[in-house]
Amino acid sequence: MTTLKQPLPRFINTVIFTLLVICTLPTQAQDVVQVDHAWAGETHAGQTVGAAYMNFLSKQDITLTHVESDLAKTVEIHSMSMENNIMKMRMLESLPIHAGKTAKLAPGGLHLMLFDLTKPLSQGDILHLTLTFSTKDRSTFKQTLKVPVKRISNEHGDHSHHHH
Ligand SMILES: [Cu+2]
Repeated sequence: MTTLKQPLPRFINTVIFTLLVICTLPTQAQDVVQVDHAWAGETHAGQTVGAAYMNFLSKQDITLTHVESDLAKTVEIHSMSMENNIMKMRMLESLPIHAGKTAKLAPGGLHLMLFDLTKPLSQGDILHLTLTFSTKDRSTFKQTLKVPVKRISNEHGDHSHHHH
């Protein structure tokens, strides 16, 4: 550390002030959370629900609190688990994402459930999702994703077999 014997020149003050402003700007999503392997499952004609999956990796503890889509009226965060040999889906109010730990949304587990699709999802379509996250200090930020629609391999996650 160097000790300053004279008062800081004016321009230094300006620089410091500017840095402080930059540091207190709203959190930028891309700096905090990385989203990859995002995809949504193809739906059959007449099917009004779909599901989307992705991986989250965050630098800090955050919570996914809200999701919106251009092709679905509502989007819910769901968990899926086996209970007495029956697959059960549960709506989560929010999804905690822990720092440095990949949170995986995948067929058969956590997923984003798309309700009242405005059109069937076909392979090659792009679905837009806007995710809202909150941080520990209760600030929020949004991230918009372009999610490609892919054909579901039939083993897992065909939501046409699930009932709500
Ligand atoms: Cu679901």
